[in-house]
Amino acid sequence: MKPETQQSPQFILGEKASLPKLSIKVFSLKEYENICLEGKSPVLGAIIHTNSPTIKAKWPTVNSSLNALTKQCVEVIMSSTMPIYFSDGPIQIALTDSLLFGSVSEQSDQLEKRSYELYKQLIKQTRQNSMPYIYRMWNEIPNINQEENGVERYKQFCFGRSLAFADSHWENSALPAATAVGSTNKNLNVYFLSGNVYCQQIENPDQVSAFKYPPKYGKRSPSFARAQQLEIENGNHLLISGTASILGHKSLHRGDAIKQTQQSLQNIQTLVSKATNNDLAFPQNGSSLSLKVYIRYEHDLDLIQSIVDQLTCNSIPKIYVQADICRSELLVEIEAQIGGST
Ligand code: 3EB
Repeated sequence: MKPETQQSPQFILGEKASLPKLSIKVFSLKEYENICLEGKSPVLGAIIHTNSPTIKAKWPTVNSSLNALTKQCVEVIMSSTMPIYFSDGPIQIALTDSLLFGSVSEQSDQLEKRSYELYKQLIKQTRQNSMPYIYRMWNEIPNINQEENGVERYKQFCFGRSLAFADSHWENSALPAATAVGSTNKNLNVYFLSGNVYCQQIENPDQVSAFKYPPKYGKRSPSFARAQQLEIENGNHLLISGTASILGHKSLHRGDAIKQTQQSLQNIQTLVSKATNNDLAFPQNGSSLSLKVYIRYEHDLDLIQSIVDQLTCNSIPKIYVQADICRSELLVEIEAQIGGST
């Protein structure tokens, strides 16, 4: 199934430069509605972090259960060519000649079994559409820290996910970057990005790889890489997983939102340095860096925001959302995307 290729590039919101094949941008609800109305942008998908009603779009749209804490409340994943849109059962899909974005929202009872089946289906879908390299997965898991039948729900999710990768003959060295956070909604939301170019896993030398965590974090370890680096037309990309205040495999700075934020950003910096050493020239001024910050308690917003502003460039797009983090002692988790340089 090949989409038609676009002859002339589309321009968004007056942008003049040619579009990168992949970019993740953040918007206010009003800006997002303008994109929907204009209808010409090559949108792969949108993640809506507000309960306010909005225009129904033709692309995969995630009604996130995590509410934004600032005005920027919609993430839009863009490409440079117009995707085709279709669905396969519960999975909504956008497909271009090099990327696939998919989203699904499912009930979350029997979480281990559901996660297993969902992941098996997603992997199958990416392979069927010849977009087998999964770059990035986002998981919003209802009541992530709650125990059910003696097992924490995050661990149930990890078990099902890990089994699905294993049954799909997936190597640990090819696991995608990811985020798994908690919500108070009832549905499990999963959205993901895959493509047809090879990507390279980047691990943080200061952290044990999540897929090698000892069994105390769950019978099967979390299936994700710290970052994925990929090179697609018009630029290099570094997609950094949800990053928390963890060194080795241990959580640091219990109860201290400031230090946890500093440590998370330090871990992100380490990954960026490692990728840069791998010979990818990342833009130095940070213009194409964007951050997504997950905050457990809304009352920590000001504090966390001030540290993030202090340690990163002002002009960087950032979105702050409320979420439970997968370890109950963690107060903040930060993910980052860099790239799209021309
Ligand atoms: C950690 O580093 C914190 O299970 O997909 C971060 C990113 C975390 C992704 C996942 C979990 C996941 O272990 C938690």
